[in-house]
Amino acid sequence: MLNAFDKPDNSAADTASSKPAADGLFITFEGTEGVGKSTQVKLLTDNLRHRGLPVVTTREPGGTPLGEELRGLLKRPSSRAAPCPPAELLMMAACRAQLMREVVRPALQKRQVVIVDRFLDSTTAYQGYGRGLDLEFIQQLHNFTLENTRPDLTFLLDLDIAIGTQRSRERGGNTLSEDRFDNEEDIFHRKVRNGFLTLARQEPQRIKIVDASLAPEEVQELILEQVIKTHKQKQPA
Ligand code: ATM
Repeated sequence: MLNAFDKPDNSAADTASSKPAADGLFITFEGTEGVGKSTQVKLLTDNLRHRGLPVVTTREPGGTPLGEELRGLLKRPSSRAAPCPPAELLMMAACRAQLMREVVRPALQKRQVVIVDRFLDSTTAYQGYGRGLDLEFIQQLHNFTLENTRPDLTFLLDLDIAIGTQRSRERGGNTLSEDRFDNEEDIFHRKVRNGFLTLARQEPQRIKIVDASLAPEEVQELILEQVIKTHKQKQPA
């Protein structure tokens, strides 16, 4: 049987006539600011749709009506409404619980490819390693919000913090960011990056480190190659 990954389908974005993957595939993207996550998420979505696969792309925090409301509260740099670290953790978990029920599980049950821009590792890296909240409790929270559904594959786009900050400042016109997280000190972002790298060392099967200093097309090539490999491994024999 021809695998959907082997040959691009030029009739493309129309997924109605395409063959779904034999099993759902769950892919997440992680990294600190300015690493090019959104670009890679978009490129992968387009590449997989081009191959005739049904793809659902979403983000965290967000991706549901409730999640998007919470995203606004979480990212807004307001001193009056800023959540304290434990509240921030629980709000991230609330977004995830909602996203799992409304988007991720239903799509995986339909054997679609689900791509999420940030997921559980962001919580461990930002609220755990960055804010210093209890890592064991965060694991328990993951068990609660995710039950048994975990990503098949996670791409950690890794880049020096100074370069990432510079990239995102250039994008934002060098003004003070509209994002509360972007306005954190460099030391916070360094802790987060080290947290991500620690997680990747703990789970090398799932979390693949990608050098985000490469050109976007090169990064995408590496990602696509790994996705194809994992997809093939998931096909029933
Ligand atoms: P972006 O979607 O623009 O990456 O912003 C989401 C922010 O939320 C991101 N900020 N930065 N830099 C990281 C933060 N975040 C957490 O702190 N914990 C989480 O669990 C998630 C999903 C995101």
